[in-house]
Amino acid sequence: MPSDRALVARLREVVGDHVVTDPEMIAPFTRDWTNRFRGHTVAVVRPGSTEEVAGVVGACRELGTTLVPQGGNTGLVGGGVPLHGEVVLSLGRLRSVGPVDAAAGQVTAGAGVTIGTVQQAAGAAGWRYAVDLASRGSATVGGTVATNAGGTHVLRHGDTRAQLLGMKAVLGTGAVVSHLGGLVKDNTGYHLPGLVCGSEGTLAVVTAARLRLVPDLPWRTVAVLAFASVADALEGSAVLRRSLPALEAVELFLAPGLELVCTVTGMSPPFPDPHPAYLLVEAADRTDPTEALAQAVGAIGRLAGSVVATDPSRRVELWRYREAHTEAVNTLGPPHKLDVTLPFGALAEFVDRVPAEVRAVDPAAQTWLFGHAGDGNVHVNVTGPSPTDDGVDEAVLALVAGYGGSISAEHGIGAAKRRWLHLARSDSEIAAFRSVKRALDPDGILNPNVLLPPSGP
Ligand code: 2HG
Ligand code: ZN
Repeated sequence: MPSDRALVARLREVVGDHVVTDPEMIAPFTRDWTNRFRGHTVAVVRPGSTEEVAGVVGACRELGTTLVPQGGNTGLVGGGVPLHGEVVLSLGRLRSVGPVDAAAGQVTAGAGVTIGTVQQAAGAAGWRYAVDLASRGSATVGGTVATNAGGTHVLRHGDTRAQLLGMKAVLGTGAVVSHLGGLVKDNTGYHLPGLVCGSEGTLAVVTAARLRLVPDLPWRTVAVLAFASVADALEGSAVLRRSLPALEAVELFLAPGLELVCTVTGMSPPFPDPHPAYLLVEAADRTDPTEALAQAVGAIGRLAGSVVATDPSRRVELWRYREAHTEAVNTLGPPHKLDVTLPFGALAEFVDRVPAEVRAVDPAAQTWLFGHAGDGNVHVNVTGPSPTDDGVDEAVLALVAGYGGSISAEHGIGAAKRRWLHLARSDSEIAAFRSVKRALDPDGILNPNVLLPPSGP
């Protein structure tokens, strides 16, 4: 291992002054947004081009130093922070957004560009970037590609991988791979963007992405629907998915989460009395979808109430009941975040069972449930247990596996769930993952402490 001083000197040879070593300035890069995952590092290196990223990876390879790539640091599974003293490779300076190709509906964006900026660029050209999430102001292109981020519009447009037409990236060998031509049909061998997308910085450092855009539908209507049970809400969600082609999002939240959101944000609740479960629904179309939405909602058997918004500011308010869950839960201390998918038929039973299963492990723990009903994806947040006590994590993930669900829907495995990867993947799949990792990152320098379980003593 090189001395810290030799390492920093070598990194400065590549990026000049863009190596941060001041402990106060380094601190925000070493802990995640929830404060559950905290690490340490000697340096945050901030390259300004793909060539410099390749130079940094090459230098680290030469020195036997490991790296954690970091985008907007909005990850929730400890996948982007230096838990084992890795150097932080921050992609924040790669902020260029190419011109929108208005004919093709595509744009190339640097890894450090925020999702909000991509959305603005697309909107200015009459298009829309389909990936949307509450952290749009800080989550970046590189981070969302590395984690294959989902968000609120997966139901209609798919996840980040579905938007990814090409990528530029630096492999663990230091080699640059670049395929940004944006050809929609291109069956010329292995699809490296698809492989790297979701690999959580373990195979390559993404430096730019070619993104597919979707038509910007000008008419939007949002509704919050109230239900007497989670089962009724999910039945309502199935009716909407079947009968409303303009459906863009169907999100779930529950009475305790809404109460917490209202307390933290000062918002008034959408209904005078609380209801056990709620759906937030968005419809978007070329013409006003309000009538079609009303008809689809009318076909829902057991509905306890509804509020509708068409004007932009009220729509944002209704969205906030759902999107503010993450920040509201965070006010209670570092949460345990278990982002899971269940088969649709098991989702209601799972949601109803989870709080009791959590209390059986830790009677003082509180469970907060919300998520993307249209995708079968629920975010189980648990507050109370200490950040290092993962008894609750174990119980919830085992329950998910028992129902045939996935232990990560859209946040990734990170450091938080690597020891439970076997609940979702077979031995032969994990062996194949290791072979791919060895091929693209032979010295194991890229984010070596996430995703794959430790392989031995
Ligand atoms: C969301 O859907 C995000 O709002 C964050 O995926 C989920 O805070 C969470 O658990
Ligand atoms: Zn989510």
